[in-house]
Amino acid sequence: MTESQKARTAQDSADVVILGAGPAGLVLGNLLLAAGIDCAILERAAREHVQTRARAGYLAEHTVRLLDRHGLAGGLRRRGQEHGVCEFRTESDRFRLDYRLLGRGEQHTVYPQHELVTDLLAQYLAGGGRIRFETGAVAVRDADGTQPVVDVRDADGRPSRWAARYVAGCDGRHGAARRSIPDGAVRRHHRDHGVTWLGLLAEAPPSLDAVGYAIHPRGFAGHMARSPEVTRYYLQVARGTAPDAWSEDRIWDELALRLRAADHGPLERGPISRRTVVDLESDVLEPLRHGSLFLAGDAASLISPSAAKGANLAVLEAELLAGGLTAALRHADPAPLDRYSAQCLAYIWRAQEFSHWMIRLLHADPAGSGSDSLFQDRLRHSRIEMLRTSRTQQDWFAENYVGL
Ligand code: RFL
Repeated sequence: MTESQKARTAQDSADVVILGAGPAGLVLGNLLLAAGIDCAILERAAREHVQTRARAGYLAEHTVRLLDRHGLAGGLRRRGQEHGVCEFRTESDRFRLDYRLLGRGEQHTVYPQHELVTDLLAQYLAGGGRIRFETGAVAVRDADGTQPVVDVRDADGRPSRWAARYVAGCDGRHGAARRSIPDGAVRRHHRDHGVTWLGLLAEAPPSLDAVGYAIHPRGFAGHMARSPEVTRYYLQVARGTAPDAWSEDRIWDELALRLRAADHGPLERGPISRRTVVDLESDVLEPLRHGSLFLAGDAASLISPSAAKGANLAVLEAELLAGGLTAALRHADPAPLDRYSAQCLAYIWRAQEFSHWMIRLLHADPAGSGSDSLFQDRLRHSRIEMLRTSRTQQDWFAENYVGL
């Protein structure tokens, strides 16, 4: 950038600049606003895109309670659907776990993430919150000091910058916050689980009154209700499969085969409206802080969707970060902010462990071959049998499936 361009670069400021208007950024924005903290959200995408991006659906009870506590749960209380049963379908049989009656007796609320995002955004704007859409962060600079700066570009490529006291990186796995942390300043743990899912949204009512997990020699298939009209399905596919590689007929036939529709009842078919290919990967950054830049949500830790934890973690971390930032800015007390990373990492690793266990329950070992692969397969059968027959194992499952 030339000196004259630099001079023309506009500068805004806020005590807390939040990157990203997903669940993490919007919960954080709402809580800071309620605490009277000067903040602004910068979001790379257009408002329409943010409000229609289909992702998570299963919110745990602690997430609903948290949102309720802050007056953010109105929409999900009105339109969300309670869900407490999952069904495993295997070679030999099927069995159901009513997890409302197991573990801590908690359930999920099914509420599409884009509806939650729409509610959170409406509430943030109604409270006078500042947000800039189509404004992508390019880099966070000087985060190791007390006056970090965020370089941004709008949709037309015009540069500007935001000065802040703190920056909250809620801009997901590929966002600018992660990229701006110098090599070696934080440690990144990463695991590629070697499994790929084709995630599908079908314009069709749910086919069963439970979350369905099909464990099949041809690969995993999943069924998750979204609403009375829309159902999410997952199919394990070969790594590198393009989203549109399978015809709709092939998708429905394969789902019916793996979910054993011939034995357990037909699937409600309908047009497939969205397809996403998801490589199951996990990563965790340690610590979740670089000076005055803090990470939350997928920017802090990516978790494979096998156990439906990502959005739940994002909301929890946003609450902890809001508490820390409020204490630091309002009461000059840095202690909660200093504890933020360690507190979150305890939840993150527990969720990662359970998600990892789920992956090994639902999939044959993709890396295995020959006798090792058979060995892994036998272990997987034994795991399923334990879950089917042991009340202790079922309680453990329920506690981790809904809890953090
Ligand atoms: P998000 O939702 O990705 O939001 C990040 C926002 O940042 C913006 N952004 C930027 N903005 C400014 N400058 C930049 N440079 C930027 N770069 C990016 C993006 O446009 C976006 O608006 O992250 P957040 O807030 O951390 O929330 C995380 C959750 O979205 C994610 O963990 C969940 O969707 C994971 N997940 C699930 N989690 C659950 O708890 N329950 C579920 O049932 C569940 N199902 C799922 C899922 C994720 C899935 N995918 C996408 C793999 C199902 C699927 C298929």
